[in-house]
Amino acid sequence: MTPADDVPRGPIESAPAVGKHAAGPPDVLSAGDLPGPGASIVALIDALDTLRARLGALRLPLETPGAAVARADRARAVDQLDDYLLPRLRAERAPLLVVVGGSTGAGKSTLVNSLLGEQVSAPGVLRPTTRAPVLVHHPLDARWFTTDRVLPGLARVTTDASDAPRPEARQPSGTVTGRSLRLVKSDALPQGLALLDAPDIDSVETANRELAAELLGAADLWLFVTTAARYADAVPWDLLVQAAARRAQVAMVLDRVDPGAETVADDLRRLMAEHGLGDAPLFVIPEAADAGPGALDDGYLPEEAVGEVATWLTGLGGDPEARARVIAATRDGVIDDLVRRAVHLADAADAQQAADARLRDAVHRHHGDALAQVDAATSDGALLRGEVLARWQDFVGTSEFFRSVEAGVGRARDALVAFFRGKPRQAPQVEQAIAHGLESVVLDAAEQAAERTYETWRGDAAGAALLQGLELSRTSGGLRAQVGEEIRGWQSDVLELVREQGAEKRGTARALSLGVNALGVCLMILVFASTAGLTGAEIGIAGGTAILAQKLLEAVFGDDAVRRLSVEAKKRLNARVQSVLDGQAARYTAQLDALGTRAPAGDGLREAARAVEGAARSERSVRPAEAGGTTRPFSGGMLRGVGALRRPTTDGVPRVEPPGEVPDAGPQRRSGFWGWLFGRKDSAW
Ligand SMILES: Nc1nc2c(ncn2[C@@H]2O[C@H](COP(=O)(O)OP(=O)(O)O)[C@@H](O)[C@H]2O)c(=O)[nH]1
Ligand SMILES: [Mg+2]
Repeated sequence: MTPADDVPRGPIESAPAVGKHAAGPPDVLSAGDLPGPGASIVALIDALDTLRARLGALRLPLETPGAAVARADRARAVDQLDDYLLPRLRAERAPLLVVVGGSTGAGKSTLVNSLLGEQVSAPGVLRPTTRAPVLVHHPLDARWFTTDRVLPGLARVTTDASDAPRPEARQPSGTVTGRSLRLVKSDALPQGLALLDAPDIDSVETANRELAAELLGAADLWLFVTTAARYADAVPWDLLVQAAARRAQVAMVLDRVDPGAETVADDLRRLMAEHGLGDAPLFVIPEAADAGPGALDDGYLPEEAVGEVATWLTGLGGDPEARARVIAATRDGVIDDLVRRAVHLADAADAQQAADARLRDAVHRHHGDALAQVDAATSDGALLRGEVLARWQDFVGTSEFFRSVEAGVGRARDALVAFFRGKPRQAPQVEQAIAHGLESVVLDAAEQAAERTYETWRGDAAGAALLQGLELSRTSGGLRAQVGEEIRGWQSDVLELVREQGAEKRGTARALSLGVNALGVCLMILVFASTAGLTGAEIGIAGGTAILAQKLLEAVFGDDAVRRLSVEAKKRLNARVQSVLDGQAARYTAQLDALGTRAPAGDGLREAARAVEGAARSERSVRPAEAGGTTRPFSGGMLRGVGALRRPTTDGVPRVEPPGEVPDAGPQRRSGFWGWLFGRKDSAW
């Protein structure tokens, strides 16, 4: 909290301020009889703080459809909160900020200077002329703007109006230096109203354009300046339509109107109505000649030219209720807009989460398929062909030994001993052939998983963006070595299982001392032919290979042990293959993990938006009834040209009648806006 935020809590503030304006200290002067920050405002601020935090935490890194728009939307929502809404709610009594915006050379700076009767902002034909935007405030309102309460992203530069650069003193060219806001005090302004001369909305400098949009976003009221030449441009209307959508209060100035071109006002009025700004007031300012009567005088427009705007703004500054109404209207519109935006962003967050889940699902599906593929190839006998089969046949031969095995366990044992003694070096060759076959099965499956995952991701906008610059169309370079290691590890597991089993059963020790490798090979062969439920006949598909292995193992360990051993060996193989494939899958999921889009963000955001909506509804319902029609004496200055209104003309352009009473004098159009603004009961606005 900045010191200014605490302002409304002073002891003087607790008394109704009506009628005390003239005598009170600054904060009372600007306080008027606005409601203090009651519980409903505090609740609204709390809800907005939560929304702000959730928007801040929102991640939209995946290229889902509409993600780019959502990112911009999120940035805009955060700006709305930081630059405008939260500062406005935390300091309700801060002056009404009028941001003067519009196209290049429309005459914004000239208008601001002419209204103040001081050269606060450098006008000029060379662009960009308005370097640091200038915020002019009444001297007693300084504290509202010197802190980072509003527009925290802009450094403050403080000057008096008299220090302001004169047109001739400014540099002929230049760029915006950093992001700063020049604060200028001026007695000419009514207290409670500040004017900000923003950069050109169509500046050739991107930073200028962005700053202009940001400043308009921080405005309680837009004073939008356009000209006969520019009023139909697209850029202003883009901004104005956005303003209308969030019900930002807008007043239009059609500036630099040449004599005879006044009908342009009708066309502009028509465009305003078409773009949702039918109720916005429109001021027409004639082009001042370069010389002669009605010319620019030291850069100032004639008083009559700015009279309507001056009268209107001065009236607004002097009427706390009217001011509060403008502030509340813009604020309510921004809140509603924010809620809408947050709900859309919640949908965008859901889309991110869905894309995250979709991409992960592809990874898991394809790598799961790979595991199933390895599982099938290692249990249906497919491995027991080619090299493995050849080495196995070399190993077992058609020896005497197998006839002994058929003949019975007792004799088989003797035969085994003889067999193992005779073939000690052939078991490792079978083992090697198995390793080789297994390796290609696993590598093949992993490669297919990589290809399929890559293809699926590539066909998904969110996935395709993630693949950029990464080598993910194939398995990782070190995979072959890793698979080789896992297979060797598994073969050691199998030998260990055989060794353990032998240790449990006396009598086989001798056979084992000679034949761990041979029995291990038999177990491996058996694994590749014996998923649960495979019968001897089915095993026969593998050319009788496995029957032999099975008989041999059963002769040594017995049926039950063999069944258990083969299940265990298979389980360990699967676990190792799984870990290899998990490692491959993680190369993809790591891309997603890094983005943090897995966490569901949509619901939290939606909930926060609903909470804001509810809090705003309560806050509006307890707002004090409008006093209606009361005008108050205003403090501070009067803008230059107040009361100097032009007379009705005969050229068909509607003009204001000569001045009535100050706050009631309005521009050409007797719209409901005026009644609404100044609290007339019969207003239909
Ligand atoms: N003759 C004449 N020049 C004007 C008028 N209004 C603005 N200018 C000049 O037009 C140029 C651009 O005006 P400026 O106020 O800087 O426009 P901004 O870019 O909207 O701030 C400056 O040189 C002004 O002196 C006018 O009514 N008559
Ligand atoms: Mg300017």
